[in-house]
This record gives sequence, structure tokens and C-alpha cells, in this order.
Amino acid sequence: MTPEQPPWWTRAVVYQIYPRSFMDSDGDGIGDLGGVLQRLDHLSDLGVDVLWLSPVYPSPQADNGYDISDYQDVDPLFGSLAQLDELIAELHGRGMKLVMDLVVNHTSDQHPWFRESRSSPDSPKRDWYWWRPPRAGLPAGAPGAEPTNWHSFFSGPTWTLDEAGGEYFLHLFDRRQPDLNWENPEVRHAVYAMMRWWLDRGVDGFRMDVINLISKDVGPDGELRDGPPLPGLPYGDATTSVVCGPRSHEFLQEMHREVFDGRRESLLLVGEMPGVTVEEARLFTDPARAEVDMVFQFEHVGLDFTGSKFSPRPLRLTDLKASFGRWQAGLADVGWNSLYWDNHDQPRAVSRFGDDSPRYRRDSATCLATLLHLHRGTPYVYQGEELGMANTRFDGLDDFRDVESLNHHAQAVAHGEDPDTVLAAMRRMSRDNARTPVQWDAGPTAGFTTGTPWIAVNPDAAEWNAAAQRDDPHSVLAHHRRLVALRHADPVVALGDFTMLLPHHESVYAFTRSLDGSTLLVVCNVSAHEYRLGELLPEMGGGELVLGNLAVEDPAVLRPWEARVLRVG
Ligand code: TEU
Repeated sequence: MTPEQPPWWTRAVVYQIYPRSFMDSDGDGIGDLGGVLQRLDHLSDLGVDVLWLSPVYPSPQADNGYDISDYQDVDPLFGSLAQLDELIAELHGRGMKLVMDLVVNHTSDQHPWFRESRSSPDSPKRDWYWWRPPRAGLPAGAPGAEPTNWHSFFSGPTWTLDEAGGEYFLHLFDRRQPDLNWENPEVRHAVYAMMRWWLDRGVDGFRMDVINLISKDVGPDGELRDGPPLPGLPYGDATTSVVCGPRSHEFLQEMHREVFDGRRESLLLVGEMPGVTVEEARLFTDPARAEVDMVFQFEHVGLDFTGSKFSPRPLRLTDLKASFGRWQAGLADVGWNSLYWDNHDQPRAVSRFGDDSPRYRRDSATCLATLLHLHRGTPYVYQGEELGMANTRFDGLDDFRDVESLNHHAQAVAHGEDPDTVLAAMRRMSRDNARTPVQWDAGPTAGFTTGTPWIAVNPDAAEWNAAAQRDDPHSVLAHHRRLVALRHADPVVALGDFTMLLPHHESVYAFTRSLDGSTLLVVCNVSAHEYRLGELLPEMGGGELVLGNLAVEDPAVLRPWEARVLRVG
């Protein structure tokens, strides 16, 4: 990146659509592409530059489309390829880009590649997936006979026995999501061909699902190693064998040469990378290495639990500062950050890190948004976040839909955990919190569908919805519009250096951004207490208010959940 010509995405904001929950156009209770096409004005009005579309490919929907059975089509549930072409054209006509979800660590077990692979040990596609015999000395199917002791991201073992063939196949996620074997060049080239096909169709890049898991640490004779035992579980931790494995960079560089060469400038390449470190991320996003433009990292959404996400604890603001601060510093001169609170895998930020009580919901949602968008990096807005959508109410197990939550419940209860405690953690942390329908208006299904929604609408929709906020300058929506516009307008927001202030303060998050002698001070009160600015930052008095989330009554006092962006130089 040269300072004269920073990439376009340094001043862009991405909006994520989870199509199943965005807008339903045909009354079957499931969102679809027709629904996305109906709501494009909402996106233009917000001013976002890129739409990232979660998977719409044919899929048995074991993991809501992250289990793909055909990479080059659209599931009838979501519409048709013709509608996707229409979406590309409509977005381009409005000056926006479309980024597709690319899920190539694994396929669905219904993908023809896997069916063929499974059909016989002699199948030409056998080696496209990870097949292994039972552990030496144990018969297939015996307890502990899995080839390694790895624990799946979605509970249980990462290996499932194919009874007919007597071998196990690997799945880091659900058993219906077998992992592709990237060691096999035929697999890689089939994926690259598919990616070129999408680019030729007009899409503007990819959000690459768990792309740092594609390279497994495999020994010369094909052996995979056990991981250290996990406390309280009959499994081990697979991290050292599967996260940022030895050939990750090589594979991404190869992909770059095979797919992106010659057209990289206009594209957006995002690697979703659970467990990635700052040091690894620098390598993945160093433009000179030609891998990806930015990574989606998980450190900041891993600070409010211990061990498993289903053992939540409160976030300490100083932990968040330490984490974000390290990422900002680590990618200051090389590489680039993605910035997000919400996505389809995370509980809603206003409930998780803010205060969703009636008194502070609007103020804490806008405070958190300001804090995030003013960092250096590309911000992502997840559908409904711009409306201040919150976690929902789950009365009982029947209200949950997500495979991760349901598998976790089954495993935890089977291991003797108290069902009420398990449910309480799920209410707080389940991905279903992010997947309730977008709240368009105050109608019975929040304007999402004329049918019965596949997952219940959040009961707060009558009050919290897009129609109520559209013309209200004080709304969460209006505040997001201003944040997007500020990034477009002010090069300091896009490109300025980042300096953390008050690293040890437990309630106030403050930093500066500076570029070419111009400095912005960002001060966010992440609490319901009042603070005196002069006591916090005595040397930073004054400054012109560029953007704030509350009307400033007394410039010396930072009110509960108040966020200010001030020009101080
Ligand atoms: O998520 C990757 C991932 O690491 C998740 O397991 C994440 O840690 C978890 O959802 C947090 O609770 C991606 C997709 O975003 C997710 O929706 C898919 O289920 C997963 O990959 C498998 O494709």
C-alpha cells in the first residue's frame, strides 16, 4: 500500500446479509434473494459500499447454508442464479459491490464430490476428503477409536465412521460438513475454477470461511496427531494441528495467482480466521505477499468467556483495549484490520457489550458503533445492528434452531451438566440471537414475511424497527449513516495512525487518530456513570465536535454511554 494510493476498501464499510433472516419475498418464512432485492434502498440509504452475502448455494441447510452441496448455483429456497445476476447488476448500478461467502474448508456430505469419495476406498475422489482407519488396536466404532482425539467446533468428535467402508472421515464442524483435503492439488484447482466462474459472473470478491483451517499439520506418512486433552471432555484440542497449518500461506498464495492475478485491485478478499494471531495476520494481509486483504479475527469476541463460549463472564474493558490496541499496533505499517462486533455467529453486541435496557439501549448501541467505526480498519455492519437489534427471548430448547447450540446442549447434558445452567448460557451466547428476522416495521412478523418465520421474531420488534428509525435523526440508524459518511469524507478516519489513551481505565475508551498533522480524539463512555473529561484527559481540552451520539449539554461532562469524536488538531 502506498500512501498516495490506498486501496478503495480502506474507506469502505461492508454490510453483511444473512439471507435466511433478512427479508422473505415469497411467504415461506425464509428470507431470500427476492427479499434482498426489495430492500436495496435500505442499503443505499445507509451508504454502505459492499454487501457480503452469507451462503445462498444449494445446501441441505444443516448449518444454514455453510454446508454446500453445489458451489455453482443458488438454492431454490433462496431464489435463482438469474436473481443473483440481477442483484449484482442492481448493486453495481448503485455503486456497491457484492462479496460472496466462500466455504471451501468443507462441503456438505451431500455434495457429489463427497458422495463419490464415500462410495468406495478406490474412488478417484477418495483422497479429496480425509479418510482414516480406526486408531491402531481398536475396532471401528469402539469408544476412542477415532483416528485422533480432536473435539469438533460443534461438539463431539471430529470424526464420523462410515459404516459401509469401515473408515472415518474428518469434519471439524458438524458431521454433515466433511473437510476437503487441500493437500490434493485436484481439490485446490477445482475450487479455483469455481472461484473464477463467480468472478467472471461479476462478483467482487470473497469472504473466505475458516480459510486458516484448510491446511492440516499432516506427517509424511499421512499421520495426524492427537491434541492436548480438554478438561472435562473425552476429547483433545485440535488447534495446533488445524489452525494456520503449515501450508496455509502457500495455499492462499497459490489461490491468489490462480484466481485473483490481474483483477485484484477492484476486489475484496477477506479471510475469516478463528484463532489467528496478530503475527500471522500480518503475514496473511501483507500486500506484498498477495494472500488476502484483511482477516476476520476472533480475539475480541473471545474475551467474555472462559474456555468454551458457553461459559460466559463479563467483559473487562481493559481486556478489550489491550486486544484491539495490539491489533491496531500490529497492523499499523503492514496489513489491515477488519472491524466488527456482530455477525451471524455472535450474540448481539448491544446486549453483550452494551446495555439493552430501555434507558440505555439506543445510547449504548450508538456508543459501541462509534468506538468500532473510528478504529483503523474496514468496519462491518451486520444486518439489524444499524437498528440496535438486541438478543432475543428463548423460553425453552424448542426456540433454538442452531446446530452449534443444539449439539452443545446434547453434549453438555449427556456429560451431566445442569440443563437450566446450559440453557442460561445458550440464551446469552447462542448464534440464534443474531439470526432472528430483521425488524422492518411494527407489524406482526416485523415486516419480514407474510408467512410463519423459520425462527421467532424478537418480541421487541414493535418498538425497534427500521420504519420507526428511518426519519428519526436521533435513531441508531441515523447514527450509523453518519459514521459511514464520516469514513467516506475524512481521510483521518480511513488512514490515520491509532494511539490508545487511558489503557487502564475500566469504563472510558479513548484514542486518537492522526494523519498529516490532523488529529481526531475519540472518547467513549462504556458505562452508565458520568465522567469529567478534564479529569480523564486534562491535556486534551477543547476541540470541535465532529460527531457525537448525544446532544452535548456540558462539554466538560461525559454522560452515560456518550461517545464523542473531536477534532483536536
Ligand atoms: O464460522 C467459523 C467459526 O469458527 C465458528 O465455529 C465460530 O467460532 C462459531 O460460530 C462461534 O460460535 C464459520 C461460519 O461463520 C459459521 O457460520 C459456520 O457455522 C462455520 O464457519 C462452519 O462453516
